[in-house]
Parts: sequence; C-alpha cells; structure tokens
Amino acid sequence: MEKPLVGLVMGSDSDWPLVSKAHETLDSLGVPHEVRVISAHRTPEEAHEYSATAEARGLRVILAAAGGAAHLAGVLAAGTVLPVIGIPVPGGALGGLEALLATVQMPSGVPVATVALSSSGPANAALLAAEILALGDEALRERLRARRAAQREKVIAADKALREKLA
Ligand code: RP5
Repeated sequence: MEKPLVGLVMGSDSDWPLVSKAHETLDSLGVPHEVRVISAHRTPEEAHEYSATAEARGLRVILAAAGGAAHLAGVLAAGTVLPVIGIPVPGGALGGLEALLATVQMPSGVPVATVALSSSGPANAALLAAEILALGDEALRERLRARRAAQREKVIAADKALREKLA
C-alpha cells in the first residue's frame, strides 16, 4: 500500500454516503489516501492529534467534511499548514447552510478552501486535492487532463443526441 497523500476526514460516519464520492474520485485518479471519522467536538483530542501529525506522516492535503455548525475543517486547519479543503455536508436544521457558512467563513489567518454545498462537493474537493498534488506529479496531471477530455466528450455527445432528438 502506498503512503497516503490525502487525508479524507469526516465528522461522523453518517457523512459517508455523501463523502464516499470523494474517496471514489481519489481512487479513480490513483491518489493514495486515508479515510477517517474524527469529530471536532466529540473527539477534539483526536482532531488535534490528526492535524498536528499529518505533515510528518506524509499527507499533503486534508479534506474535511462536516455538517451542522461545522468546525472540523477549521479545527484541522488550525493545527497544520497543509492545505485544507472543507466539504460542507447538506442536512441539519438549516439544510446545510450552517455547515456552508461555518466552513467557508473562516476568520483571518487560517484559510479553508470550501467546495459547494451539494452532491458535487465531495468529488470536486477530491479533484482540487488532485490538482494540488499534480503540481509536482506530471502523470497525475495527465490523468486529470484525460478526465477533463472524457467529460468534454460526454457533453458533446449529449448535445448531439438532444439536437438529433429535437430535429
Ligand atoms: C457533524 O454533525 C457531522 O459531520 C455530521 O454531518 C453531523 C451529524 O452527525 P451525527 O449526529 O449523524 O453523528 O458533526
């Protein structure tokens, strides 16, 4: 097993159905990663330990998914200078708006890059992590380019099919 470069962390295993898309995307790009459930408020010691040791363990990017008053990404970012990408998880009393605002509205000094509050968020977070890693990995950059080319072809095929159907 290759050493993980990306840490994919979620606040609860109830986040997994959504967050698994980040895992699948990283897998599809051949990005070695680890998956953990760590809560900023239920397991604060583990959260601190995780980010404090992340860089020394070889991680290069952390993805942090949480719902509710989502502190996880900010708490992990506080303990490391590795880039942290926050994934706000939909749901909760306010539909996920609280998670989006808690994740995206970091006060000054400790940034969290935040992806959309939607089903596309986890996959986009994984792609962004891969793009960061690809700065120093030409083979990964090629795989990202191939993925872009494949989705371009898909849209062109959909356009053609719809125009033919309506003709
Ligand atoms: C957050 O609270 C988690 O990230 C999850 O999105 C939300 C609900 O957690 P559970 O009550 O389902 O464990 O910490």
